[in-house]
Amino acid sequence: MTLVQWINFPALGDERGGLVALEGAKAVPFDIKRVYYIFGTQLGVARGFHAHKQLQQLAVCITGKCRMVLDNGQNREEVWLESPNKSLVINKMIWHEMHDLSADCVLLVLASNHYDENDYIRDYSEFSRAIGTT
Ligand code: T46
Repeated sequence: MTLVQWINFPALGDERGGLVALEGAKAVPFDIKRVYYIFGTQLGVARGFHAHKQLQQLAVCITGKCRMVLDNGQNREEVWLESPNKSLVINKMIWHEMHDLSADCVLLVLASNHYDENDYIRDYSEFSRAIGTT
């Protein structure tokens, strides 16, 4: 099974321009407890490099683009985020990395829980052990 799962957001735009509305437990398959966005990333800088123990997330590039790497400990896949209507599912226990963020990239993330550093696994060996691949 592919690691890459998209959720398309309903496009409510009209001749005036685009509009996307996100409602928890509707277009988004969980109750949204937190929203954050990443912008102004220095060129050549990669981010992420962790997995979450429980957190579910959806990531959408509302402007610009970036390349997301997803890794379940056995397979590694990568995909470009470059549409404001299309969000990438980041499930729990998926190692993820963001690369090649364009200068105008604004990466919006919807999260199923509040920020909790204890939910992060930031060491790849620890991730492999937790997922049972080493
Ligand atoms: C993720 C990817 C897609 C907070 O205090 N609250 C928050 O809600 C977030 C997201 C971060 N922080 C603090 C934690 C660090 O001291 O902000 C600092 C930078 O976070 P981090 O280095 O984890 O950022 P990224 O871009 O590597 O990862 C972020 C999210 O943290 C992470 O959950 O899945 O984006």
